[in-house]
Amino acid sequence: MLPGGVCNPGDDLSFKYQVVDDQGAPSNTAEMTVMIVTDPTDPNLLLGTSGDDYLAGQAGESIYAGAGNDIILFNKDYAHVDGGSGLDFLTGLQPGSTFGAFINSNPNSLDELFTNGSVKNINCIIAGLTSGQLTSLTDLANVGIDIVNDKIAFGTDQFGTSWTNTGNTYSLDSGDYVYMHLSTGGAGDLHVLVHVDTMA
Ligand SMILES: [Ca+2]
Repeated sequence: MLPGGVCNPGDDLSFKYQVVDDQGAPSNTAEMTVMIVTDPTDPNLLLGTSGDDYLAGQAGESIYAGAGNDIILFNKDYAHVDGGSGLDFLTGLQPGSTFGAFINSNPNSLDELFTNGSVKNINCIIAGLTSGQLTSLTDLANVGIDIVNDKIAFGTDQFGTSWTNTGNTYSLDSGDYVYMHLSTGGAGDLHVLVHVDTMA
């Protein structure tokens, strides 16, 4: 967060401090990082750590993943979803229902994935029969999705099947997303929208 900025739930705040002993001698400067957790308008918070997290919440909850490369399990009834900084993934959408309807409806906003909520700071949305089982960066690597130089790269899954770029791009209010598809990998078909600015 920049000096003078507004704190939001899930933000990390860093403090530098010194202690002074009873002789008045100051210690070296130390640093402490805390996460903002207070939001008086929303008591149902699920917060990530400053590392890489997997977050699966309940209907009505707000998810603030914070720093790190986080994986959030989709629930259309979340109140809010905010991936925070890092590269963040929304998994668990079913291609035959929500995701399919979403990408076929000329969407304007990722918010349309949610019944009443809002979403921001999500770099990659994954739909597929087994995508609810993608709960770690290792799981993502097994289906050919890797983080390389702070970008999201699509290679081959653990069975050697390659991701393909379908050529479709969706312009949403949060930017342009590229539609990627993994057709017949051992994990089953996966469909992805990835933010063009975070795609390797
Ligand atoms: Ca994050």
